[in-house]
Amino acid sequence: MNIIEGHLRLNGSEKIAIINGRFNHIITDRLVEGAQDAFKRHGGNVENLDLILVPGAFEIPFALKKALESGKYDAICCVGAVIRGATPHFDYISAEATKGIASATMEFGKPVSNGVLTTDTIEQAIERAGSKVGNKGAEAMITIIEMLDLYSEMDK
Ligand code: INI
Repeated sequence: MNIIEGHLRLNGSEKIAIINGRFNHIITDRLVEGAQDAFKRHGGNVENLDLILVPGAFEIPFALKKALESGKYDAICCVGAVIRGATPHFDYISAEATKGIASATMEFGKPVSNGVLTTDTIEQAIERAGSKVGNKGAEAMITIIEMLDLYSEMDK
């Protein structure tokens, strides 16, 4: 049986964007740091890494679509933090962000990852932004690194 899978490797030429919803920036700044660190650790060249800032998670899909349309990026890592305790429209914002990220991914066929936290409390968000449950920004970056390698394996 032939197993086709991606490995965690970059060759330094990949052009990648992080799109960050700034709302709850105390959390999302940590997610960006995690994503940037994972990019560097896996062989990425920081000159090929762009950070695109949008006001909140709701705007991530719009910037994502535009970034994919530009053709400038090989893959895009989305991060943000929607915290239920802080908003009455939690369900609406988190659903729109998730749906929009998924549909842009399907439309453009490039690796995109969803590192948008959706938590009930700020404590749960802190736990996922570089403390006891890891860093979801780093995980989101690692996901696109694997998917980029998988796509190139699938093209062989
Ligand atoms: N945006 C977030 O990313 N997280 C939130 O928790 C949040 N809250 O609490 O409202 C939030 N709101 C802003 C939203 O993403 C849009 O920027 C805003 O509705 C304007 O379109």
